[in-house]
This record gives sequence, structure tokens and C-alpha cells, in this order.
Amino acid sequence: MVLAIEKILNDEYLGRRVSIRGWIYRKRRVGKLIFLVVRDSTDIIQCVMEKNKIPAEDFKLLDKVGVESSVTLEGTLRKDDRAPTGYEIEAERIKIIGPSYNFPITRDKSDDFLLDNRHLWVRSREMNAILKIRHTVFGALHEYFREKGYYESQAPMFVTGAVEGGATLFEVPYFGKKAYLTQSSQFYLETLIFSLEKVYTVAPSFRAEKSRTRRHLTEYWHAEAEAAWYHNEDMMQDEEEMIVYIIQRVLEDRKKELEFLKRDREFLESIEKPFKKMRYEELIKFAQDHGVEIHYGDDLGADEETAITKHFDGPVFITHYPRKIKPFYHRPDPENPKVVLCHDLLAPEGYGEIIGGGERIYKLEVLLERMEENGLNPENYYWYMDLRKYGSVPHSGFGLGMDRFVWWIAGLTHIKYAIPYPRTIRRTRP
Ligand code: NSS
Repeated sequence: MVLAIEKILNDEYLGRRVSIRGWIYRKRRVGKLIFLVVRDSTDIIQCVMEKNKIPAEDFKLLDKVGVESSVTLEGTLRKDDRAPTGYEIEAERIKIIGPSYNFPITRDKSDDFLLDNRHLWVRSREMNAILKIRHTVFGALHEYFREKGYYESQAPMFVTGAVEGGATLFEVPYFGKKAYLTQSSQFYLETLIFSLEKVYTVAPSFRAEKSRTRRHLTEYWHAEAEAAWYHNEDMMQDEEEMIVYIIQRVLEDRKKELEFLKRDREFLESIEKPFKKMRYEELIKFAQDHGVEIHYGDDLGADEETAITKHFDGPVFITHYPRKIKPFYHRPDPENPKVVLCHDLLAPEGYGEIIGGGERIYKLEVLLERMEENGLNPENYYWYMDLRKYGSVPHSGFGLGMDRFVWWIAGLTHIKYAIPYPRTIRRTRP
């Protein structure tokens, strides 16, 4: 029976005959011996082939092929402290299934080369570890929402109105008319709470981001939720519970991968709820006190976020932003309508914003006033306005950038490493 390499790396199999299948990760000839390191989706293992212990033809072929050839292999397991994972298979039979010659990715390739060859680079141990962490993050997010009574639903990707402002809209020709790629499923989720009360979705969002930063993609995965009867604080509570839940899952299920990526696990372990909360006003003061040049009324750019969040020891919610720098749908604070009842969640360690959310305007006249303030054409939002006409309720929601979240949890240097096929201002292939 073919076993996963991860299973075989175990004293239980010592001296026993084992079969594996996978790809040649490293290959080295030393006289009459060929040393292989074989990888499968689970791990790597060293294998040794002795010239006169396997059929001559097989040895010859193996000698010729390169790394990334796919193989099946059978042999006896033994311990070997020099082997990369502590065990070695003394092979008796090997079959090359798909040979590979001159695999283009060798050591010290440039970042651009690796991105152009992402279809091959996804095989690397780094990407394998990151993709597994990503898998766990997405899975745990679904678990959290479903457990918490949120219904999963879906919104369209072709839309006609902006959610987050016109500057980052992608326009697409649509049968002689114009349409846009969605920036956020929020407004559609808002319609659905009148049926399901608590809803969420995980879907792509598109932003024509002209900035080149470590945290912007043009197409990213967006987890969004919306809940009827929720105020800003209620939403923040679910969010911190969700973040802590997902981090716990990753710590439990992805220990090996975090270790491989040299992620500081202790730091992740230290993250607990409730998260700290700071008003925008306090954040500006905090930033100034730490030498960041920023003034009341400024939006936080990527550089400021990095500089500020380096001083955080956990995620921090920033609330009560000035209404001028936030989209029209945020509910102005009845106690001080110059600010809105919103929140951003900033991840520590220099990562910055991973969540944007808040309480929505639920009164029609307030919405109309804010739309006018923002120069928006009510015609494009007739259905959004209808929600305020027929049984409106207070409600709140948020959007979590999944790639940013993975970027932070895995401790990566750039968001492009957090997603299998990044789309940025300069890249649409492979
Ligand atoms: O623009 S957001 O801050 N907010 C919204 O889109 C709301 N309509 C969400 C909601 O309340 N339903 O984006 C939310 C998050 C933000 O915090 C980032 O983590 C992520 O989406 N985001 C991005 N990730 C990667 N690349 C880009 N360009 C990007 N823009 C936002």
C-alpha cells in the first residue's frame, strides 16, 4: 500500500517495506549510489539507490532524469540522522512515471522569475506550507460562521455601483453598456439580512489599486459578514472571536508549517480577546507620539500603518473615524456626527489593516444626506435605498481581507506570497 511520507516518518515502520509516490526534490550521485529526496504533499524523505540492488535499466534512467520527475518507489525504512527528516528508504524498486529534465527553477532565482513560474513554484516547500495554512484559515472561517449561526450566501461579481469609492473600480464592457467588477459584496449582504438576519460570504473582490505596496492586490479574497440588529460593538465582538478561533486552529493544525516558515508561534499564542480599542483620534496621537507624521483627518497609508502597528502587541480596533474619510454607508455617531460608528482592525508587527467594518446607516434621510455629500447618484443605489424604506433595522458588518490575514498569520514579507496566483498592478499571469 502506498503511504503518505508524513506517515512513514515514524519508528513504527522501521525495518518494514514501504511504498511511496511523489516527486524528486533533490538528487545526488555518489559513486554507485544515488541519493534522492522525494516529496509528496505531506513531507520529504531521503531514499538511497544502490547500483546493483535495483534493475540496471531503472538505475540508468534514474541517473538521467532531473528533479521534479514523478516516481513510485518501494524499499525498506531505516533511521538516518543525516537525512533531512531523520529517516531513509533503502530502495529496491523505483519507477519513473513522468520524467522531468532541466526544471527551470534552480536556487537563487529572482522574485520575478519565481512569479513568472508560479505554476511550478507552487510545488516548493515554502508555497506548500503557505497554501496549507491558507487552507486552514479558510476552513476555520467557515466553521466559525456556521457555528455562530451565519448563513453563507453569494453576491454577483458584475455590478453597477461602487461600494468603496469610484477611484478603484474596474470597468468592464457589458454588451454595449458599462459594468464594474465588485469591490465588496457588502450591499448585497445587507439585502440578505432582511431574510436570513446573519449572513456571510467568501468571494473575490476587485480593486484597481494603483499603489504598489506589500499589502495590495487587484483581486483578493474577501470574507464579509452582515448581521441584523447588531451595533458596532456587537460586530467587533464576533470579529475578535473569529480571529482568535482561526489563529487557534492554525496553531493546532499547522504547527509544522509555521515552524518551517519560522513564524514566531509564541506571538500568535499570545493573541487573546478582547482586543484593544482606540478611537481614531487617539490613534493619531499615538502615531505622533511614536514619530509618525500624520494629522487629524488623514487616512492611514501603507507606510503609516506599518510604522504604527510595529508598536502594537496584538490586533487593535480603531473606531470613530472622521466621516469625511470613510465611505457614505457608515452610520454617523449620534453623539458626534462628525465621526462614524465604524472600525478597522489593525494587525500588529507592522502588518496593518486586515478588517474594515462598522454600523450601517439605517434611516433613509441620513443615507440621502451622505450620498449627496459624496456626490453619488441615488439612481444607482435605488435597491440599497429600498432597504431603508421597508422595515429597516440597525445592522453592522465587516470585511476581512483573507490574503492579508494569511500574510500576517504566516509572517510573510509580501501579500503576493499569501495567494497561489497573485494579481497586482503589474501581473496577470500565469
Ligand atoms: O475597503 S475595505 O476596508 N472595506 C470594505 O470593502 C467593506 N465594504 C467591507 C464590509 O464591511 N463588508 O476592505 C475590507 C478589507 C480590508 O480591511 C483589507 O483587509 C482588504 O479588505 N482589502 C484588500 N486586500 C488586498 N488587496 C487590496 N487591494 C485590498 N483592499 C482591501
